[in-house]
Amino acid sequence: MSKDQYLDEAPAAATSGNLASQRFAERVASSQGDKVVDTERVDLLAGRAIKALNDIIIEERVSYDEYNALKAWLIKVGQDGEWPLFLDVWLEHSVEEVATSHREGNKGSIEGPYYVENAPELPWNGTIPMREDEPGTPMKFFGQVRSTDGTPLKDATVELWHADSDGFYSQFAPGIPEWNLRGTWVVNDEARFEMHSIQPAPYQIPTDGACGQLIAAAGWHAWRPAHLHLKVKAPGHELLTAQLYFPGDPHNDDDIASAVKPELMLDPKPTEDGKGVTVEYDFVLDPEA
Ligand code: MBD
Ligand code: FE
Repeated sequence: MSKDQYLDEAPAAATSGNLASQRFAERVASSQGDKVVDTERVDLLAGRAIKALNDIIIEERVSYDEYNALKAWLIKVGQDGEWPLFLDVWLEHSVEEVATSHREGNKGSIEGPYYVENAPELPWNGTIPMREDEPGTPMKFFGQVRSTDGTPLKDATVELWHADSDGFYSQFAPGIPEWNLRGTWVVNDEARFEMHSIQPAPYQIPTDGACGQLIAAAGWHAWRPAHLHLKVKAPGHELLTAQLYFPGDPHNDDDIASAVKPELMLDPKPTEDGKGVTVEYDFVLDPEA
C-alpha cells in the first residue's frame, strides 16, 4: 500500500466521529433557530462546571504536565469529531434521568450519537432494510404501544436502529448501505408491531480516537452491551427514546455509557427452527402534560 493510499483511509474514529458531529450540527440548525440564551442558567451551569474543575485541580494537586495533557486531549476530541461520542457516553444518561423521572410509562434510555431522522417507513410487520447476506441471528421483535391508561395507540410509530453483527452503524461506519438496519414501523389498528431484523453485536468505542485514548490511559474497558435503539411516537404523547438489552451480555452490568436499566432487559426465546430469536416488549407512553 502506498503512502497516499494509506492517507486516504481516515481512521475509523475520526470517520464516524466527524459524521456524528456533522449530523448533530444539522439537526441543531434545523430545530433550534429561534431559541434565546438564558443568561442566568448559563451563568449558573457554566460557573458551577468551571468551579468543579478548579476544585479538582486544587484538591488533587494537578501538575502542568497533567494540565497540558488535558489541553492536548481536548483539542484531539474536537479533531476526531468525538464530542458527540464523549458527551453521550459519559453525560447523557444523567440528562435522560432528569428528563424522564416523572414518567409513569417507560422511562427509556439515552439516544446516543448514531440516530438518523426519517428512517424508511415500513408496514406494521415489515422487515428492516438489510443487505442480502446480512450476517447475524434473525430476530422477530413484536409488541404493542399503549398509553398509561391502557388505551392502544393506533397512530404510533416505532423507529428501530441498531448496530450490525460487527457492532457497526450504517451512515457512520464506512461500507454499509444507507439506512441499513434502520426503519420506522407504523403500528396496525390494534397498535401492534412485528419487526424483523437481526441481533446486533456489542459496541466498542473506537480505540484509535480521543475517547479510546482516554479509556486506554485510564485502564477502563471500551464496551457497551449489545442493544436495540428505539423511538416510539404517538400523537398527544411524550416521545419515548429507549434502548433494549439482551440477557447474558458480559457488559450489561458495566456499560461504559451507564445506560442499562433492569426494565430494559429483553427475554428472547429461540424460534421453533432454532435459527433465530423471538422477543416481545410493549411500550407505554405518557400523555403530554
Ligand atoms: C453507541 O452505540 C451508543 O448507543 C451510545 C450511547 C454511545 C456510543 C455508541
Ligand atoms: Fe448504540
